[in-house]
Amino acid sequence: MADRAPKFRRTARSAGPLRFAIIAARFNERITQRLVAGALGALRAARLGPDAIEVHWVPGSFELPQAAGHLAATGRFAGIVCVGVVIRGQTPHFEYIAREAASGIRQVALESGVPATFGVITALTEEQAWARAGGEVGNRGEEAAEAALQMAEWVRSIRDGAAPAGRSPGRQSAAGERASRGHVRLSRAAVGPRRSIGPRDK
Ligand code: DLZ
Repeated sequence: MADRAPKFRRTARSAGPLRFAIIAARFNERITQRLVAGALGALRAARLGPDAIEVHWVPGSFELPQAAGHLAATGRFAGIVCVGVVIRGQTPHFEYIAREAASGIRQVALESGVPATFGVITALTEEQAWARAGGEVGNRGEEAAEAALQMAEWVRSIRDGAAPAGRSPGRQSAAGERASRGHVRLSRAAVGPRRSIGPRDK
């Protein structure tokens, strides 16, 4: 079986006051619901309460980047998880939508500085899509939420100056490790009501 992204390592302070958004595309909604459930499961496992998670629905995967851009601009979120299901049809729509969703979400993440992760299934058949929505090939929503948690934690650590620049997310320095354990005072960026990640922080 192919490698999976590593699980988010929970610590006493991990993900405490961070807020996350899940954006879900209604197209192929029954499958997308499973991705939302997977993403919610990962965020709750990181001890995020109901007040720390918002779920937003958009018509289709094409709209995910636009919604992500709006949510990122609010500065209220430490991470944004985008989920959707694109299944190949009879038209070139499949490729346009999948490509635009992927590049648009990446663009939002790069321009806003808010981690926005890609939990969009691109499948040739509905069966393949179900397999990636909690079936035998995993749950892309859960994986995207795990990635958002890791990136948010990493962004927080570098904003604290706790991890040297160039460290890759998921591989913590000794300083980053200490920050996660609470030995280094965490900045308020993205963690509390007074200030959060967003374009205003640039
Ligand atoms: C139109 C369309 C088609 C054909 N297929 C999908 C799909 O497989 N998955 C998906 O999430 N959305 C699809 N859409 C809708 C588009 O994403 C978008 O909502 C519309 O083109 C309106 O902009």
